[in-house]
Amino acid sequence: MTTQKRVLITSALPYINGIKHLGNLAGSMLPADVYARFQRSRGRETLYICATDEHGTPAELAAIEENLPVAEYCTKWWAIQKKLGEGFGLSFDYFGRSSSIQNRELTQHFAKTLWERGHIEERTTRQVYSKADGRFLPDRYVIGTCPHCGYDRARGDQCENCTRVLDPADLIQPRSALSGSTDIELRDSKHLFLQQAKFSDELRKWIGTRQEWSPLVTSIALKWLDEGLQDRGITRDLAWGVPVNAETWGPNPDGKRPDVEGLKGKVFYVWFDAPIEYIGSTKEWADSAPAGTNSRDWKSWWVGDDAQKNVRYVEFMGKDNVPFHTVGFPVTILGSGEKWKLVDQIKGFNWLNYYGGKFSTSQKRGIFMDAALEILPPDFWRWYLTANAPESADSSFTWQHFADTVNKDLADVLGNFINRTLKFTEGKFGAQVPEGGKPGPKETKLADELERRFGIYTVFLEEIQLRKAAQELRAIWVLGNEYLADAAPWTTIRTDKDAAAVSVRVAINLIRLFAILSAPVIPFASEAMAKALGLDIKTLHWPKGKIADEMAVLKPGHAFTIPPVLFAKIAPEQIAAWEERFGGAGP
Ligand code: B3M
Ligand code: ZN
Repeated sequence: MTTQKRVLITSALPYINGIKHLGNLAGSMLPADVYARFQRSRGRETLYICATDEHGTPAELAAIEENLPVAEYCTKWWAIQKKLGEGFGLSFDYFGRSSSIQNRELTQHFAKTLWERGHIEERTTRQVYSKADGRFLPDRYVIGTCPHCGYDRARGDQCENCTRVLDPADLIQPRSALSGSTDIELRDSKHLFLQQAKFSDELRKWIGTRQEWSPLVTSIALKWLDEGLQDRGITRDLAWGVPVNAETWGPNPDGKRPDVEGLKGKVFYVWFDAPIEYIGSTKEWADSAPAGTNSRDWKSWWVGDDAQKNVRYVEFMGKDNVPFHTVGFPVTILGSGEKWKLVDQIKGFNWLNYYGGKFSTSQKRGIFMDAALEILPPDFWRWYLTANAPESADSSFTWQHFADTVNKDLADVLGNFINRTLKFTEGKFGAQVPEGGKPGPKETKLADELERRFGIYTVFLEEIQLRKAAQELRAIWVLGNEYLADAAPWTTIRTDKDAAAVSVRVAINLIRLFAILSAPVIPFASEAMAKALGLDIKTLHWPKGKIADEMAVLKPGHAFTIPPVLFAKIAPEQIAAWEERFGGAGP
């Protein structure tokens, strides 16, 4: 893991349909961002790619609801999601769109290649057709009872309750999501199927080599294989999506040509083109390079021997997305026979719950990214959601727990340390690092403890163990407070000004160090901390040498300013008001 590979990071692509809730953020985009910031700080060449997932029934249904043409709907919501991402400090190198021309071309390329290599099969299938709506009802256009767990609001593509992937025709008591009509029949329609089943052994072997995957990810992946891989329908009777380009395909290895007529007007299934958009968005990034620069070589990240050898590819996602990334997308890549990069590490997440229930976009339950930013600074959320990341189990949000966490960790521990260090120094020595005295045993002890915790913290971040990393970071902040309490410069100043000078000199240097170490998680506060010390956080990097040296970077005479309050405490009245506004205790 100490390799110097380039790091490619993708977060599951948020669906275009509306603002994402904190559960979405906590289980994909935010942890990916923490990891990307950490890797950049370590000096590794890093590319963090995301995009909106714009095809499929969720987009069409949401556009209908807003009374907008679907393309317009997507443009509008892409811009909103991009802006909210910036508000949370998500440092995407590129935030693309799965409806881009780049993704269309790549998706069509993969489909053609898979067909010509004999991994796509044509089948006449029975599709759900609604007479009331006068159309086929793929995926989420049908709602009904899950045949596996009995959940009565399962969607045609996947059961939200048991996460099983479904076919609309599997649903018991199906009804149209458009009209609610139950006047539904099955009709014949030509479709393409990706022959996943024959890749079972190859996938199992590959998954066997992925030692670093968590039990959560591996068990979901293996469950699919153990249950027997199904070939997946990769086309839909929809107008919005990547058009099936069968007219450009050559014969498959049996000499068979696709039924161009029968496939006319169909599009690829959203789960076929969405993962390809990881590559598509990288190409969008390259294509959008300012004129005259050619430093954005998208292929070097994704395909060929160099990418295979020198790129470490890490994906972040919620557990419901895991099967598509351990089976679906890998089959697309393996089946192409081309040297595309397979994922190295998959970081999967459980659910973040809201008062024991689920956050839900459709039921507008919980806290959404826009409202979160409206009431509090992004770092409050970033800290809480990292420290309570739903890693080994689901975790549950409550306003009280949230307020207790940020009040204690951010305001009492970190904020307080910064504040009293700088205020005391300013009062007694003026607004600069004071001179005088020599570090002694207290400082050596602090350096040793910091060195040890810094090492552990770095390993946790490298392993993407976010809760543990956050705990360690907090412990590092606590060391600062303990040191101050022990050195007690407010007492020593009366008898030994040099001793007090040493203490605050070290403490001010700790603020610099804390800014660097905290930046992956709370980048805004880190920037403000650095700024107070007259430093630019962008020029500060993860320590490479001894921590003791980091404790003496800012020399006597180095000026500082007192930053504005970094973390205002959340008051009980605010908790009560938010519980009221967002729906607290009750379901
Ligand atoms: N849009 C599902 C989701 O937001 C889906 C992820 C696609 S990743 C290629 O949960
Ligand atoms: Zn179910």
